[in-house]
Amino acid sequence: SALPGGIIPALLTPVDSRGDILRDHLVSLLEYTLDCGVSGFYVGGSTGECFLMSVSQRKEVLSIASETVSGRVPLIAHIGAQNVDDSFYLAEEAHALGYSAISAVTPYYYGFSFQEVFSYYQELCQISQLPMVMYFIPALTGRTFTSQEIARLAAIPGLEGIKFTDGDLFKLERLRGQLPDFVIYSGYDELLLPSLSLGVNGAIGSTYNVTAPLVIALWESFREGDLARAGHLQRELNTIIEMLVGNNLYPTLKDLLARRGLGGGLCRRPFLPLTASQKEESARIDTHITRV
Ligand code: NAY
Repeated sequence: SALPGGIIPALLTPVDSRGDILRDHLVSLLEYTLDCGVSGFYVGGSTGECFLMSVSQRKEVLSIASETVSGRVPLIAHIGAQNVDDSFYLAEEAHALGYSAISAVTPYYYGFSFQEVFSYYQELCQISQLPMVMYFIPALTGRTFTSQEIARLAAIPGLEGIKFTDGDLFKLERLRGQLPDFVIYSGYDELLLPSLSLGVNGAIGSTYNVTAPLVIALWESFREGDLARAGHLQRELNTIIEMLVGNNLYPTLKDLLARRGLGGGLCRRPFLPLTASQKEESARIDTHITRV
């Protein structure tokens, strides 16, 4: 498959207080994480706040990322939207901008039938020349699928991978066993090491925007068979993730970027800026990351 493996940040989208994209801050984040050695970027996903943005803003983010990265690593464009015409439009844009793959969240909110979800992916895969990564995040979509249903979706020509953001590692193992050529990305950063042991091809995560060197070290330790070191790094990362998730995740990740001189910006409403005490906690998280 042409899909990238390895550690792939789910790219944050820095915006100003009006919600407009801060191009320079986005470029700084891309350059910083590239220097850390990431294997690709997942652009415009949940972490990118896609569901809070207009289609033209989403296109702007896709375009800034592709211009900046300029072929140094593969890019995956998240193009999922409530309005299928928006998905089709963004899929075409992603292709025109040189993306390696597209990804779409499973249709949500209306409780669609399996057949409706199947048709959605089938149509998207038919119109797009790029491989599709289905984005499975049942905790946020409210819609889960069995491993048998996912296997039926995986048989759609062009649907080559899944971003598996679920804690059900039994399901992950069953999928891996059934579909040896299917590309599986770990989607919960806190479960990276157990997911690696079950044979995922890569990992896409929000916290990798600020912990790339540590998570790449975890990945390499696992590859070298140094499970003691990999386990140590996962525990250190999970302490950081626990603090991040307890402090309003995305605004805190951006605050951490600001502390490193990378800008970072704010999140779009209804996300609120960090309070004074959340900023203090963010400073503690920053110190913690530096000490690992
Ligand atoms: C996305 O599209 O940006 C992702 O889903 C990346 C996966 C993240 N999920 C969410 C909802 O943010 O990295 C995870 C997650 O933030 C992390 O594991 C902390 O729980």
